[in-house]
Amino acid sequence: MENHSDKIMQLAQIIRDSNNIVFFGGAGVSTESGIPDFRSADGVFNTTAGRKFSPEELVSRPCFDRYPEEFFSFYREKLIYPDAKPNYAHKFLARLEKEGKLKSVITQNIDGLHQSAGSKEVRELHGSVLRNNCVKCHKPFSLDYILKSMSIVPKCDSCGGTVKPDVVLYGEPLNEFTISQAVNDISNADTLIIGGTSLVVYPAAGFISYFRGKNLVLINKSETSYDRDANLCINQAIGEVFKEVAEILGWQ
Ligand code: CNA
Repeated sequence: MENHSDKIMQLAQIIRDSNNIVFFGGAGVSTESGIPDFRSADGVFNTTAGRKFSPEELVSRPCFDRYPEEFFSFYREKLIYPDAKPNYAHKFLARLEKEGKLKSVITQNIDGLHQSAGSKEVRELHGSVLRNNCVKCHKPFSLDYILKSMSIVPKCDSCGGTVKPDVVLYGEPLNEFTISQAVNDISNADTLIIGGTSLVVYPAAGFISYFRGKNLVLINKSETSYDRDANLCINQAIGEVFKEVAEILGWQ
């Protein structure tokens, strides 16, 4: 069995040899920035006892439509982290793109931290808390507008409609253009690095089946059902892994 430093060396070599890397990630990429994921022991889904609805129900479109107060109370408490900063994983991926090695980041995250770290090609499969629109007149609003709104349910200052975060809720379809970009990027990649995702949320997780390249790398704290399909699987915090790889690559 390979030991940890062999795996880190192997990942560094894969990165040296690749010119069309795609990264596919999830909530685990942002836990080192202080944003809890959904499914870890201390994740959002395990710390919401006492509410009338389950977390899956709360982040669903029917809940947004029928029980907006419950939706926004959960959303404000558990899904918005305006003070979070990019961590080493975000920064490493931005550097990989700058070096011309990485084609894009495909993320299930809604926190905008890849862009804050400097990544340009980011496919946000589940949208972003930074964008918000009135459901009636479609006027756009900033996250700040939501945070400063006097009522729990934010209302449009032009027409009074509810302002909805541009976040894909359970029961809503993904944006078709973003899907086609993601599928196209994955289909053409020579290396796919998957990190910080339990790979249980569909259709997003299904996109990785389009990968036809050489190296499938998985970096996740806990095991996933895809571990056996990977050429290289590292069960460790992704920021730490990338820090060790950066040292081998001679990056500051
Ligand atoms: P998930 O199902 O909560 O899985 C997260 C995975 O990451 C788990 O398997 C953890 O073991 C693993 N993990 C946690 N921390 C680390 C770390 N530092 N390094 C490596 N692995 C780690 O989350 P998914 O992304 O798979 O599920 C998709 C949902 C979660 C999407 O709809 C997201 O919108 C949603 N989400 C997003 C955020 C965010 O934007 N930061 C936060 C919480 C949930």
